Amino acid sequence: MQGQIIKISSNRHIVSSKGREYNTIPRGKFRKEQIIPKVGDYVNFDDKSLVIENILPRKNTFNRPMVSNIDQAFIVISLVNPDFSLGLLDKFIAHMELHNVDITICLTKTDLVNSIKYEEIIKQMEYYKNIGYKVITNLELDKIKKLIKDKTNVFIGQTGAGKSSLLNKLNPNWNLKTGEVSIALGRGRHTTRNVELYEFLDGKVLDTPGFSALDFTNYKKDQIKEAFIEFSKYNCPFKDCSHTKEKECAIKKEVEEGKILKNRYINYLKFYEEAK
Ligand SMILES: Nc1nc2c(ncn2[C@@H]2O[C@H](COP(=O)(O)OP(=O)(O)OP(=O)(O)O)[C@@H](O)[C@H]2O)c(=O)[nH]1
Ligand SMILES: [Mg+2]
Ligand SMILES: [Zn+2]
Repeated sequence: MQGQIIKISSNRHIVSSKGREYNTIPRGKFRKEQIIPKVGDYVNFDDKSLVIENILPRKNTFNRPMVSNIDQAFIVISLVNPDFSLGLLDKFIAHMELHNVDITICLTKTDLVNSIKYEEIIKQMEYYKNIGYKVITNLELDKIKKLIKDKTNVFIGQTGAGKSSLLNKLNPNWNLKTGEVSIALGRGRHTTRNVELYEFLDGKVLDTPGFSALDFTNYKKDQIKEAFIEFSKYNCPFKDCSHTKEKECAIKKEVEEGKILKNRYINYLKFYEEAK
């Protein structure tokens, strides 16, 4: 039978197929061949032996979070607690861009900051809107529902950012566990421990455990510029310009002139350095 993995907890792989759920395990050879089934994978499985036989070709696949076949990512980012960070936002964006995923930036905890901080962040978000990203807040539930429809949507972000809380507002039936952000640690306690996939509005949503450690060591240096979508608007005189040390680089010029957000360019250089 064919189905989709909707939850993995230790070696239990819950597969949904035609409205039923099956508690399966992957074939032994997967481990030997270092094949790791992920939530979102479509699989062939035996409904008698409850063994997953193979994984169908993936549209895309991620190790952080461990998910496959994603159309759109909601990057959930709180204005405070945990603190807002453009560096982290650019990391999430770049990772998703490099996997051809649509991106929506979703701001949370707008109620917890003063108007000065709020305005400052909203101004920065104008730049992201101008280069083509959707920017919304977690209060705009109708907008979010429209965006989710018919797609497979992953919700990613730092622990405590409010991913599960937002999903509960979209559909209270899910009753997802949410948690207080631990102030002592400066970061949350990972309330969500496993990726879970839910069907919703003819599409799907995936709640994921929060994370912030992400690097670009698995990418090639010349891939990184593809993650910064605004760079493609400007033509560098060099065909394979790395936009780092080249003298006549158009990107560097636009940064100096303020057309490209300086912070984004600095993040580009950081990710470029990390890549191989
Ligand atoms: N004031 C306020 N609190 C919020 C908002 N969104 C979430 N919270 C709170 O933030 C805390 C963390 O929310 P969660 O939804 O558990 O965060 P999460 O992103 O799912 O965290 P992990 O599962 O650990 O990755 C909870 O106490 C929520 O009630 C918001 O917009 N405003
Ligand atoms: Mg959660
Ligand atoms: Zn250049």
